Amino acid sequence: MGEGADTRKILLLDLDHFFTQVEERDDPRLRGQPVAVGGKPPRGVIATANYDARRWGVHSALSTSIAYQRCPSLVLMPPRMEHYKDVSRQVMEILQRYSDQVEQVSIDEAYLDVTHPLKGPPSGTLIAKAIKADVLSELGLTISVGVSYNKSIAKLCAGQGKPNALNCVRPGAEALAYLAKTAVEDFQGVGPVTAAKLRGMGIRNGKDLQNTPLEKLEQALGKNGVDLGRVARGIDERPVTPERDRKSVSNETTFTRDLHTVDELMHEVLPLADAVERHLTKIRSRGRGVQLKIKYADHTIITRRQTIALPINSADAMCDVVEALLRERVPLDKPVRLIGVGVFDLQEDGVAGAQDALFPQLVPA
Ligand code: TTP
Ligand code: MG
Repeated sequence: MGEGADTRKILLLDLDHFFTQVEERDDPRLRGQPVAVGGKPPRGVIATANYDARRWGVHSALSTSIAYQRCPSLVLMPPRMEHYKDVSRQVMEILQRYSDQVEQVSIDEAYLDVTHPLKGPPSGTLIAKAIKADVLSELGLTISVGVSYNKSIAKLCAGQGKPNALNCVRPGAEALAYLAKTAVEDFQGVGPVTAAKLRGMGIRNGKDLQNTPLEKLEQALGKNGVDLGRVARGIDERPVTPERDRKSVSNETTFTRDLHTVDELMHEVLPLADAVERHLTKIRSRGRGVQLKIKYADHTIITRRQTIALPINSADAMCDVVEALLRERVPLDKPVRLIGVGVFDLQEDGVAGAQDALFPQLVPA
C-alpha cells in the first residue's frame, strides 16, 4: 500500500505558557503566584501570562496597565528573549532525536512527522509520551501535544486540556466526529470576519462545514473556503517541512488522462526535470537530493526522496534517479494523475561542499 495521507503520524507540540514557565522553573519562588512576562506600564504589553494570571483576565498582547488593574497582585517579569531562544533550541534538539521531519512554527511550537521515527515506539501517542518525559526530566518544562494523521487535527487537539495535554485523534470516523463538533472559529485561519460570514450562512461547526458543498464554500470564501471545507472533512495533506527542505526546487503536472507505467510517467518527467534544470542554472545551484511526488487517481499522495553522493543540476541526472525511484519504491498498482519532481538540499555553485564533491582533485591534501 502507498503512503497515503491517512497513514501519517503527525504531532503538534506546544510548550505551556512558555516564557512564564521558564521564569517559574528558574525561580521556584514564583510558583503559585499570578506571573506575566512583558513590558512595564504605561506603554508595555504582556507577552504571556501563567494560568493563574489568565484566570484574572491577563493574556498575551494585553496592555500591562490593564493587566495590573485586573490583577493587582500580578508579578511582572521583564522578557529575557535570548534565554527563551536558548531553551527553545534545547527543546527542538530533543524533538530531533525522534524524527528528522521537524518543522518549527514558532519559538515554542513545532510539528513532527513520526511516521518513520528515528527512535521510540511505533505509536504516535507513545512517542508523544516519551518526548514529554524527556522535556520534563531534562529541561523541567511541560509541553502539550496533539497526535493525529494531519497537521490541522494535531493542532486542534493539542490546544485542548492545556497545560500538559496529550490528545490523540484517530483517522476515519473518530476524526470526522471530532471535526464535526469543532466550532468554526476554532479552525485555523477563521477570524471573526470569516466566522461571522459562515454563521450568516448557518454554518456554526465542522458538521455544518461537512454538510456544505465545497462549491458553496468556494463561492463564499474563495480558495480558503475550499481548504476549510476539506480540513473539516479530515483532508489536509500539507507535509511537515523542515527548514532545510524548504530550500528546494520542484515542478509538477497533472495529466489529462491517468497514467499506469514507468515509461508513460518518464515521458512526463523529462520536461519537468528540464524546467527544474533551467531554474537551478538561473540561481546557480545544485541539489543533493531528488524528490518525487505521485498523486494517484484516488487522490492519495506519496513522496519519495533520494539523497545522492554528488550534487546535481542536470535534467538527465534527475531523470535517472526518478526512474530508479519509480521502479523500486513506487507501487504502480493504481492509476496516477499527477507527478512532481525536484531537487532539495540546495547549495550554491562554488560553495566549498559542491566544489569538493565535483572536483575532488582540487581539494588540497
Ligand atoms: P503561545 O504558545 O501562543 O502561548 P504560551 O506558550 O505562552 O501559552 P500556551 O500555554 O497557551 O501555549 O506563545 C509562545 C510564546 O510566545 C509566549 O510564551 C510568549 C510569546 N508571545 C508573545 O510574545 N506575544 C504574543 O502575543 C503571543 C501570543 C506569544
Ligand atoms: Mg505555547
